[in-house]
Amino acid sequence: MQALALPQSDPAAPTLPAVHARFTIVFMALNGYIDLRSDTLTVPTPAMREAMASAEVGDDVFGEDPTVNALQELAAERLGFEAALLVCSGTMGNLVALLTHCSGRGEEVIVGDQSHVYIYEGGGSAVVGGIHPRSIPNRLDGTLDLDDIRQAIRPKDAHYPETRLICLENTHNRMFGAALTPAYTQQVAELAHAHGLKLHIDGARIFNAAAALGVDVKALTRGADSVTFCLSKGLSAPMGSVLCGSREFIRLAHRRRKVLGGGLRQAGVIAAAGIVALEQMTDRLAEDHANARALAERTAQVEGLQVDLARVQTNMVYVDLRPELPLDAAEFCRRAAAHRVKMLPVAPRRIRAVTHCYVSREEVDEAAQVIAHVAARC
Ligand code: TLP
Repeated sequence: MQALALPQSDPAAPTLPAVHARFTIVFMALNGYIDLRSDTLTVPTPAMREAMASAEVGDDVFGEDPTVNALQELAAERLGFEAALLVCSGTMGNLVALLTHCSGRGEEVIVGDQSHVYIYEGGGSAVVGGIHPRSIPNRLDGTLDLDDIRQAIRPKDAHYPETRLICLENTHNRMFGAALTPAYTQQVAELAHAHGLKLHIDGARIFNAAAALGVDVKALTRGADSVTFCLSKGLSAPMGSVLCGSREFIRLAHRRRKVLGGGLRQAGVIAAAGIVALEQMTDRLAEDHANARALAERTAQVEGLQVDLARVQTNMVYVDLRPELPLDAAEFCRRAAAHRVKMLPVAPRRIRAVTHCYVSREEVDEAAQVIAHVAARC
């Protein structure tokens, strides 16, 4: 007892605000960049660190972590579902969802050919679940054409995999951060259900979509059978995503999460940050969107660069290098990083810049200047 009490009563021990200040300094020292590579670069806010330090915890594998339970209840309520499950990451949330909706090997999920679940998740559902992805083209606004979906649904015939699920992504990462509307989501849900299929939404950034469209997030989940959203992107939590669905779906998903090694013990320390994320960080996302627009407008004026302004709806800016610019995206990003601005090359001549709460308007202006400078000097 005494050993435990000692550090707290030691006058030299840092107080909580001092600890936060030290963390901030460490962060700045490690990463003195305007880091636009992703909103995953956000670090926990002081309020999150405080909540994490004082979180009431228990063993969540026994269902006894009160903070995890509170986060799950809050998330389910916010997204309009009966129940929710904390998972380690967006990738794990999508995988658990697919494994829960598709119960047998050789079952099929219809996905966009530019979707995260299809491109960036290591083919996890095929690796772990024997699930067959059927990809159809994503349109520029992130949607899938309803006729394409209809035609992709397999007839009942022993030659084919069995279609079980349709997967949407909102906002759509590779499609410029596009926000899918409530009306579109509803149409896909109706189409799915009319064919006995389920609808899963990879809503890693669904709160960005809600902010961009000016709707309650529930309007974007209505009709879906499950939704994953991430706490660790624009909402700034250090880790974690939440899978939402019906009580029965979440009961089954809980087993899949365990199989994947995602049953955590005192996960309340993470859930505590997640609660702060939901309570404090969703209402400010419009600021990131305004910053992205400012960056896009400035960058669109730079000779040699191209930005489709009509596509900039949320916190993502995609910049294309025109053919006359004599360097590729990786080299462009290297040169910008030498001036303190980090961006992500996502194709040989395409760069992604993502705004978030650790990038101020002044820093966006500085980033725009650096981008113009690099383009002018090549
Ligand atoms: N996206 C990351 C990278 O993986 C590309 C990023 O920097 O944008 N769904 C969507 C739509 C995502 O954008 C991401 C992460 C995930 C799922 C996966 O989330 P995590 O990284 O938590 O597994």
